[in-house]
Amino acid sequence: MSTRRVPHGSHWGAYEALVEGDRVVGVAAATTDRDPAALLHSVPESVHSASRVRAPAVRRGWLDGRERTGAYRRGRDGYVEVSWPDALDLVAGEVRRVLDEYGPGAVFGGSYGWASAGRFHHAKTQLNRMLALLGGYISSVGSYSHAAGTQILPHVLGYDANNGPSTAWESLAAHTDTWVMFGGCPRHTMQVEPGGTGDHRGGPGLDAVVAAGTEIVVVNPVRSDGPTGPNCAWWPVRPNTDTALMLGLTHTLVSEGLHDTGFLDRHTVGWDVFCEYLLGKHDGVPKDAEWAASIAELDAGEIRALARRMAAGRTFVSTSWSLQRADHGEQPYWMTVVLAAALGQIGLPGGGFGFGVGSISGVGTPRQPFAVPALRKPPNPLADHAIPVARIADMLLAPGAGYEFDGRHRTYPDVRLVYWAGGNPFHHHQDLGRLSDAWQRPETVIAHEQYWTASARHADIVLPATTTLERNDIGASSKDPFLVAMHRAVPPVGEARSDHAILRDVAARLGIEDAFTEGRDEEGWLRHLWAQGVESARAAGVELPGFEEFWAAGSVRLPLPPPEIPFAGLRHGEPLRTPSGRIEIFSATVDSYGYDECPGHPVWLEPAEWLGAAEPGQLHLLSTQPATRLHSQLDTGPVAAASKIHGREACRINPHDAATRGIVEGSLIEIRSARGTCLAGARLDAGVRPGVVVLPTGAWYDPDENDPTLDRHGNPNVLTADRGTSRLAQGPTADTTLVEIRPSAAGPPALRAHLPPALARRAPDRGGVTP
Ligand SMILES: Nc1nc2c(c(=O)[nH]1)N[C@H]1C(S)=C(S)[C@@H](COP(=O)(O)OP(=O)(O)OC[C@H]3O[C@@H](n4cnc5c(=O)[nH]c(N)nc54)[C@H](O)[C@@H]3O)O[C@H]1N2
Ligand SMILES: Nc1nc2c(c(=O)[nH]1)N[C@H]1C(S)=C(S)[C@@H](COP(=O)(O)OP(=O)(O)OC[C@H]3O[C@@H](n4cnc5c(=O)[nH]c(N)nc54)[C@H](O)[C@@H]3O)O[C@H]1N2
Ligand SMILES: [Mo]
Repeated sequence: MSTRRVPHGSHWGAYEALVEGDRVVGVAAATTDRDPAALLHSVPESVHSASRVRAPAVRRGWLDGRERTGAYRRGRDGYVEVSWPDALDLVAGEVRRVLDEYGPGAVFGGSYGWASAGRFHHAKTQLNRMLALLGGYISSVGSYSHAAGTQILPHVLGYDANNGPSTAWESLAAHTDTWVMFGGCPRHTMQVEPGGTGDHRGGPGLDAVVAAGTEIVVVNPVRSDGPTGPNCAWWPVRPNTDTALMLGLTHTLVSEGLHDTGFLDRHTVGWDVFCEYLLGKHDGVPKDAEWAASIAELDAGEIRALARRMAAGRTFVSTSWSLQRADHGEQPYWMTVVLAAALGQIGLPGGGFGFGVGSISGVGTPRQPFAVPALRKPPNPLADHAIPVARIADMLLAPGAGYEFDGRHRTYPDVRLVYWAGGNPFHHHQDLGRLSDAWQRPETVIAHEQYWTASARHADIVLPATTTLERNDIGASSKDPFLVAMHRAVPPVGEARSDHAILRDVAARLGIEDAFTEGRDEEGWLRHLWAQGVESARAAGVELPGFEEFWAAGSVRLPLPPPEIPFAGLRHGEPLRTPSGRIEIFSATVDSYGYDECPGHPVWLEPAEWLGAAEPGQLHLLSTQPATRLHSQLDTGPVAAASKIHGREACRINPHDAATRGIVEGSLIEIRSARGTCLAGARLDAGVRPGVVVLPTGAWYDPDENDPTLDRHGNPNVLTADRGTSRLAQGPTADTTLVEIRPSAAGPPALRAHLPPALARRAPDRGGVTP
């Protein structure tokens, strides 16, 4: 059989799908990609996986009078396959009923998640679009990636510097003498970019910085997540204590007169107030190197020496997104800015600070000066009612309850219908046992999914969605020089339909089809979005080819804009969009909120759980991003499978901690926290700091039938706490988790995470099922 090569793209990079007949049999990385992602090898399995949802399915208890107790509990129940017309009638009927009875404020359409790379068939955007046209929906603000950063940085810098100009790899290689990486710079996290990439620039960019001889300090409890080499040092910091370390470094600068008073005077406010805290004027505790060393368990002499070195040359301070995914996550972010301000190099090439360098592919690449082609959504009339993204279980458990968010008092809406497309809350949320309880509350849960994920298995109506290889789309990221023509490679698997096609048919039943489609089909939309991109590019002086030429070529390479130097304008007198126009080391606004856990300037606060206050035997769990997947995506594939132990996610543990627990390489282990328990396999690693264990996210939640707090597969989110960073940001705090570990007494129990649930054969077409 002849093999076709079909140009395509994904969050983990552009590639050609190798297709024989109706099957994807292989992949070839884009020839433009200097550092292709290993994840590509899981693509063929992902299309034809036994875990695909093949037909619309309705939860049995929902059909039997909307039962959700006992065997009918969401997450435990079986499903009945139904015809598309019946499924669509049920969905449209529920949406209409809830809108009529309770209004749009009872519909949760936040639908957080990464979905897939194409810019037209973006599931969440498609869903939000339809719900906005119906009068609105409850959405969410912020991200699991950097919610705390997104909320604190506008107070400090006037905008969310997680997204915006970033210091280019080239600047770092050319100018930076010392780079202190809080959270390291993992190569595998740079394999991913929302919308994809035609050339992974992070790995080669980092190599060039190391080769240039930059002195690098990797501050990370984990050795492997930063570069190695003669000019690279590893500082195995205690988790969640980086703020104390940054304070200690700043204290040395001040006590030795190495801070840049000129920069602080001209470009910041509040340094004096902060200094009173730093020097211990009121609490009698100077935040000096010894103090920092005792909290972070590092060496005070080395802290002082590093501070001197940082002041002696061009220094870049990077802080990964992970640092703020922790209790009081606002503080390490704010303190990063203060440390860099004290050094006075903000706005100079290769100096200052950066967030998320290494967290994702695009940081370090200059942004395109135009809006890349992408489906936009109409404004949501209920935007003001959005919840902080990680407060979803609180919202479902306590409708009407009050809460604080960034200085405002708010009330949780009374949600009756949850509609999700393109995300996996039973992957991404913390304390899944609690989420499972919260998920029993709404009257109806609708999900579009490609696979029988845990979230699909907790829905009442599950509609099978196509993967990108079953539809045409445009792949694009504003931080990438490529636009990718994602050609359809194979026909839909089973009865899957695109999210757009599903929602078009729901919209038709609700009388808004024309508003939803604007009279366009898939090809019409792609041409329309491309034309918008051409226009936007032209206005910025960039010439894009016509759609036909783009589509036939498979991708377009654009010139990269010149490297960005964040905050260069500040040095030239351009004010920031903060109340003072300057960097706010003290924020009167934040101070006015009166939050002890997020006061008016950065402070060290003990996290709710950390090694400094652990019981004997407790370990600090870091649930990092998986090298073998994108979150829960591709978990069924061969790359993830090869890294597992007894089919369980591998948990990295220091050999000393393993030995004292009777654990050897490959042991099946039980990890327990105050929230729940999961099984995992042990992988011994001397590059993990003693007292710390690493269990990446994304092994599909596989709960015990009778206990949702017990997972058999190695999903860290049964262990993590569902606690906001502070009242300011309410961000997720997955990396603040203490656990206990022991060898598992029993043999490995059967796994059913990747198996479809009990599925009854299709019910006869009832021409409009009434449950
Ligand atoms: N403990 C812990 N938890 C974490 C994190 C952590 O560090 N520690 N990290 C957090 C972070 S940063 C993030 S961003 C989240 C990620 O959380 P999510 O974005 O929810 O994770 P994904 O696995 O990418 O989920 C996407 C889902 O969409 C489905 N999907 C893909 N394409 C389509 C499509 O076209 N249509 C439809 N209908 N469905 C589609 C996939 O099958 C998958 O189930 O996780 C968070 N959770
Ligand atoms: N392959 C792959 N890449 C991905 C993703 C994926 O799922 N798979 N997800 C993408 C997404 S959505 C996001 S948001 C980004 C997230 O990017 P990050 O948040 O940067 O990724 P993490 O793996 O959570 O953590 C990065 C590093 O921080 C360290 N760390 C954790 N806690 C602490 C601490 O308290 N102090 C210090 N100093 N270090 C600490 C960890 O050991 C780890 O090495 O990754 C993206 N990239
Ligand atoms: Mo993320």
